[in-house]
Amino acid sequence: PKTIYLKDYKAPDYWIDETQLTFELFEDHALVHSRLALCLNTERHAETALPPLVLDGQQLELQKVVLDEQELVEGAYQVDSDSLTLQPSRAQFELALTTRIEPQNNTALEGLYKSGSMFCTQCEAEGFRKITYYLDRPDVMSRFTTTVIAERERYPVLLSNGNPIASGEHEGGRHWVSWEDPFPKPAYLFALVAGDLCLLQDSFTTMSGRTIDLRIYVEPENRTQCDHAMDSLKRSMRWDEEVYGREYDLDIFMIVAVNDFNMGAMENKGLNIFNSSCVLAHQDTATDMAFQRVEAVVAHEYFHNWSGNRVTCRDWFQLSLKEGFTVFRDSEFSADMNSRTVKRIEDVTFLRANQFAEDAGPMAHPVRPDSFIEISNFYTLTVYEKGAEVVRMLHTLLGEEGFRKGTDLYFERHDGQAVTCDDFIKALEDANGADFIQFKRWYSQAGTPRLNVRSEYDAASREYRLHFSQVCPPTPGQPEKQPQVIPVRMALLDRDGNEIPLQLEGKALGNEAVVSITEAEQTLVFENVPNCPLPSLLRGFSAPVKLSYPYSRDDRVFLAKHDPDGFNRWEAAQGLAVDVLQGLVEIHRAGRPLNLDQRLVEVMRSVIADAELDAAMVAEIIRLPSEAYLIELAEVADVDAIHYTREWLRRALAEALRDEMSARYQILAAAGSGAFSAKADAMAARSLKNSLLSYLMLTGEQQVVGWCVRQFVEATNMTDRQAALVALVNSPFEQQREAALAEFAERWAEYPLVMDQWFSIQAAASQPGALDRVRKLMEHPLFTMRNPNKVRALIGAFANQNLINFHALDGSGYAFLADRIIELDRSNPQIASRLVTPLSRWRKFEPKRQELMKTELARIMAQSPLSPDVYEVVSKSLA
Ligand code: B3K
Ligand code: ZN
Repeated sequence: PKTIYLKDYKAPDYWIDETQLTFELFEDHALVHSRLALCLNTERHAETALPPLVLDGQQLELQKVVLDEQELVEGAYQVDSDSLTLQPSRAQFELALTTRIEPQNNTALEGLYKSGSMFCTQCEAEGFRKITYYLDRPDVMSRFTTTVIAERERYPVLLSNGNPIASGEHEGGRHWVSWEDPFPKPAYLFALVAGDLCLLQDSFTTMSGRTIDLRIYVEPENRTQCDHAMDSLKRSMRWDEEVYGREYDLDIFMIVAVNDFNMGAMENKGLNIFNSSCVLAHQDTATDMAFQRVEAVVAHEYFHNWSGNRVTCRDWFQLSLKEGFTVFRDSEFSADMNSRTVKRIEDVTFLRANQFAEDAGPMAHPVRPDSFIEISNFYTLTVYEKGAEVVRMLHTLLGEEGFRKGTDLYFERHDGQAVTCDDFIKALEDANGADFIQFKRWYSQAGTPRLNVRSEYDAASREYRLHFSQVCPPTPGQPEKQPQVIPVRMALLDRDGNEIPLQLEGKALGNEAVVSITEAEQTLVFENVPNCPLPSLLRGFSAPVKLSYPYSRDDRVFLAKHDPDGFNRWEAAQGLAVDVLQGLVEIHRAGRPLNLDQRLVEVMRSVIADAELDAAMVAEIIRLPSEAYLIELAEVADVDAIHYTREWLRRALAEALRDEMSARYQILAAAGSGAFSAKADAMAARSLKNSLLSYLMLTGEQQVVGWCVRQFVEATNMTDRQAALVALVNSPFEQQREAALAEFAERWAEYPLVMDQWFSIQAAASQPGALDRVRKLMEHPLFTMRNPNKVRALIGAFANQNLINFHALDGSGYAFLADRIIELDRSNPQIASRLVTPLSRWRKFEPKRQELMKTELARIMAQSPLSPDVYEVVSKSLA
């Protein structure tokens, strides 16, 4: 497989102005007829020296080539496994092609494929080349007209991008519909759907008064689970108008839910295709978490209409241009719809446990990568989540208004273009007279910077100094790093927890300020500070760095109680828990008995008793840092010690706070037994109640088991039912556990998404013997390796969430995962490649586990054939 470099980017030799497609869909194949109006890129070539036209294409059977109405004979063009090459004789010409493909046998779920009985597409990043020969690159933007022809009976609904313009009947029970998309777009945004679908319809009036027809298409049994997605869509449309001034542009906006989908959803112009897990939500079948995910993904894909579609990427190295920006947009939307602080806590928790690990591993890459073998491998936490943090920092530095001026200019200047991350930065700079030259290192340097801070107080001069130093560890291909711009939102607190007005080098900054750290070493001198303060640093996680300041446990307790900033109160409590756990791991490793730090108990006690505090915040504060995060923080992670001490601490906290926890649980359980509500406060109450239940179950008291079983049986919604099931499955009460699992499976057998939860809860349960259970579940009639959601639910949950069993010292977890990767690579390389991640992190563990993991990586590497997807991740992991 060959490596592609950003530095080799060249504009295309030809453009495609018009693309007319006709699809004839049959039960064992499809015919794709395309008619392309091409013209020379005169900025690159003179009309007197026409270069050959090289179209991308894979796994296609080419049936016909017609150049300017002349059919070409074999020999007049060349075909190999990746391309079709021919020599044009004019600068402007028309090319008509017919290809034959077999969507029914497309198990990679890229290009045109079948999900159940329906046809659908997934073209990003390079899937269109599996449909027909084309210039399959995002800087080639074309106007598409698409006609779909299929049997009416099986496929009454025929969809593509844009607006429907004509339809009709053919002989033999076939019918056709034509769609026209007036906006030029790259091929990766093309979509087609054909199926027997039912429709939820609504409308939206835009800010300029246009009425948009909104449609959600699902399989008939899911018709009642679309209201939340529709509501989220309308709120997204309004939000994008209000916050970014962006109005929707077509007359119709469609969402289609499909069961077999490699990722969450896809922003195809006017025809978003979704994994059904990101559309369907009803309280009987979906948890609150699922509701929030649907809201976020619907918003994300909708927002792409501007950040991605109207303004798209010049090449795939620029992926974060649309993804980082759009993730930032959807997270701000969710923050506005729900609790801002809680949303930030969730995002930061996710980033630190997962993206930081990526940044520290063999696949570490910059937000704008310099090279790749397979672009599908670069839809990463770095490009998405870290990319969003980079945009968030720009927002922090420019402020709300300045940022909006910048995005206005960006959309205006680049509407209809395929551009780069530099173009985005340039628009923000130009609109604000700002200079982001140094800031751009966030796009080119990989790795998570460490920001170390020390302080010094001089009572005589009333000066308080903060010494900052930053260093970014080496990553593959980048041994040395330059200092980056690190915006630090901060305040100084006095002994009562009040903010001290900040005076920095003679300037009054107010009670809270954003200071930019730009040097490797930098000192800030605050003046007129009456007493030695406690700093509240990096509020709201204003930069994606690893901050370290020598807080004592008492300092953290103080901040957890008194910091006026909600995020940093949580951060202080979390920091305390991390410190306690790291201490316990050391004690455990030394073979000494564990002891409970009462300060942590007190922090938790005070929030559990605090009826004023948002219940969702309480739930976040009492949640201990995850095993994954503790592994990430460790130099060499001792999985057994981390698992053992974390479980020990959970139980010790449950015992110490038994009375407070059960009192609050009972109040919440009683209050929540009425009618279901999906409002934020009701969700928050459920979240806290269920987190308390999971603690209380650790006391092993019969009474609590009774509560848990009752909650499982009487729950009025899936959130409560599932939480009770999780608690039972992770408990030693075998009889109740097995009864609940059996009852659940029987009741929800017809609901694939609910059964995904059932698989995943069992795969993640940490008792011994988990791997055997997973193996047995693979035999379950509802399990299939062909459905990505099922693979994620069972195999993914085992490898990513059941760390103690996955890392079993006999290597059985590693061998099992490697077998699944090898098996999946034959049918779906993208999904196979994703599963390599846990093995790629071998450097984190002690020598014995390292050896076992490397052995499995080597075994995968020795397979032939191996997809470029898996090859890239495995070879880089072993390098
Ligand atoms: N843009 C798609 C991701 C496509 C992944 C292709 N392997 C979803 C999204 O980010 O909105
Ligand atoms: Zn996206």
